[in-house]
Amino acid sequence: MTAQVHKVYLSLGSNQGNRQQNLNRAITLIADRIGPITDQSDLFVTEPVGFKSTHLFNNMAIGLETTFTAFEVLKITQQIEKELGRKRKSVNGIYHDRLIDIDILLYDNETIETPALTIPHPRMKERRFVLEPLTQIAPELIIPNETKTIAELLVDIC
Ligand code: PH2
Ligand code: MG
Ligand code: MG
Repeated sequence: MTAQVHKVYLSLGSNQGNRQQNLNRAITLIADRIGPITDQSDLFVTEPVGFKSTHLFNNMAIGLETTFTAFEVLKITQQIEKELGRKRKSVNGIYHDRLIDIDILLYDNETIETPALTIPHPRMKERRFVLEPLTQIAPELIIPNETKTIAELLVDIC
């Protein structure tokens, strides 16, 4: 029996240190440990949203294929964040500068609501730094419990 292949979309962000190197390292480790990257957006330089910092972000979105479950993907991405030097996590919407943030946006057409993991990512629809890169690689995608495409959601917030 062959394992089932799942499609995952991730959002990557860094606003500390060598931002591009942090994203490149993350992408290499993700491809090595989670599965082959099928889509990769351009890099977007964005202002911090939701907290004050003088450090701009590099943001990207990637699509990949994996045989892991969503929870396994979460565990691996958290381990990669740690290895790349991430010290603290955001708690209760209080954000800090970070070397690397890897967020799971979508996992197939699944909806997951647990304290550890919510999919689709609960704030993706209101975040231009997520929707703009994602529109480059998956404009026609419709996320669970939505009627609009990613490209249409982006137009809504612009
Ligand atoms: N991530 C956040 C909060 N604010 N702002 C930008 N521009 N890019 C991010 O990736 C980002 C943010 C929480 O993870
Ligand atoms: Mg995040
Ligand atoms: Mg995160």
